[in-house]
Amino acid sequence: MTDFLHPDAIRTLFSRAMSDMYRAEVPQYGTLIDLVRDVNARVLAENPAMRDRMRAADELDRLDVERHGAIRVGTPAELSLIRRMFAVMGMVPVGYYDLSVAGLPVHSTAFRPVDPHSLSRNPFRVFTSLIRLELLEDQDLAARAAEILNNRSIVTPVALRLIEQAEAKGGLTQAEAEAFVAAALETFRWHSEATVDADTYSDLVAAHRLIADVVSFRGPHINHLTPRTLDIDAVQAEMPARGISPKAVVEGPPRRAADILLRQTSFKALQEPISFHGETGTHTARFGEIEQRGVALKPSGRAMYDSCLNDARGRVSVGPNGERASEYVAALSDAFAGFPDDLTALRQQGLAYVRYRAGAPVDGTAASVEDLIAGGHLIVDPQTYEDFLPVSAAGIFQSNLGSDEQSNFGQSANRAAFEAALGASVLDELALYQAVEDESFRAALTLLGQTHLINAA
Ligand code: OOG
Ligand code: NI
Repeated sequence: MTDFLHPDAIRTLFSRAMSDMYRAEVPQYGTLIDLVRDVNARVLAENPAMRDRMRAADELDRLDVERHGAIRVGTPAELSLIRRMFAVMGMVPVGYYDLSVAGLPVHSTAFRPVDPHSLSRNPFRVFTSLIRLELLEDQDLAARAAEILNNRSIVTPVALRLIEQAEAKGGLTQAEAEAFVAAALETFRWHSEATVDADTYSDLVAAHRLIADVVSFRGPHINHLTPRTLDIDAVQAEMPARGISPKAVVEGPPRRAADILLRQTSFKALQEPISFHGETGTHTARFGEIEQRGVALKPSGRAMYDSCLNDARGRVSVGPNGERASEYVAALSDAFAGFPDDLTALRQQGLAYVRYRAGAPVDGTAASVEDLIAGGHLIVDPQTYEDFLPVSAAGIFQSNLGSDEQSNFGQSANRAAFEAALGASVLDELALYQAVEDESFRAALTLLGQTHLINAA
């Protein structure tokens, strides 16, 4: 047997290295991590029941290491290289997000672990966007951009060799994994020297800021790393006291007793000095973000979520400087008033994905699943939503472009082109959650000796 390091362990090495690098490059990120840790500790101390539930559901240990990042790549070849790099760390593409509907010339996926054990060890994910030069009006500029991109290599030769080796042999040893992580980190590093001159940069900005952010640099710098908090409103409220000014409105669902999906807020990108072939300028790319994760929703729950959100957004639109923010928050909570707000109702109405585990042993044969749950024999935990939300993601992108730039690219989802670029299909996140629910149900009932109920639900 070869002594390969488990991909989960490689991912942990990598996410830690990435966090250390970002902390050194963006000091406000360190402040944010400290704030989130303080708030999470306080929430857990004040809610022993929540702490016990999270520990029993194997959710507690991951909290301190949990974060997501985001990158943007320029070409199909880059996207497929990145896929191969993340695969070494047990991260695979899940979901397709079309952001052209929100006026952004990108489409995206999330690279993440999918196995429940891997998720509970370290759920590190990277939201990865591919720019779409074909959507630009100025196709001459698009051709110039493509040429610039074709002349760069975003993965170092050492990283590439170790990716190929992991693919050929099925893994990396501890020493190889450490070398791989160090080399892979280089891909995501910030570069204060642009690869283009100032004129080209302004042409690219005129096409779209996102295009300039990708095309003008040597590689896909990590643009944010997001820790997970248990109380996003508390962190948002305490940010100013620590010198951080968040965007006006938290994206996603309103505050709830039973958290659903994902709530996110970010603070504005840094304006950083850049040398454009020796000429000094600035570029805005990197920012900070926090997130609070709730239960994953089934298709009917998601449809209900989308309709409540649309309702609130139709009633109040928040201005680029946060105008009407408090009206929006009120409209949002009003729009979600009819959305069931406890796990039992969410489960019984088939709105949310849960996970089952066996509790107290059963004497004899139970009459129903509900009886087992009521008697504390079958325990129900929410399945954490591990993915992203396109409307929220668009809000995060927009708030960090340094302007409220809204271009109209028309509705042009192109999942087939994305998957062709990726060199693989993206996994269906709903199928993953459903499989966890089904398998945990079967396993718990088997353990309790109640297999007669497996097909009753
Ligand atoms: C990605 C923005 C989306 C999220 O958490 O929804 C995102 C980007 O700005 O590249 O990170
Ligand atoms: Ni993000």
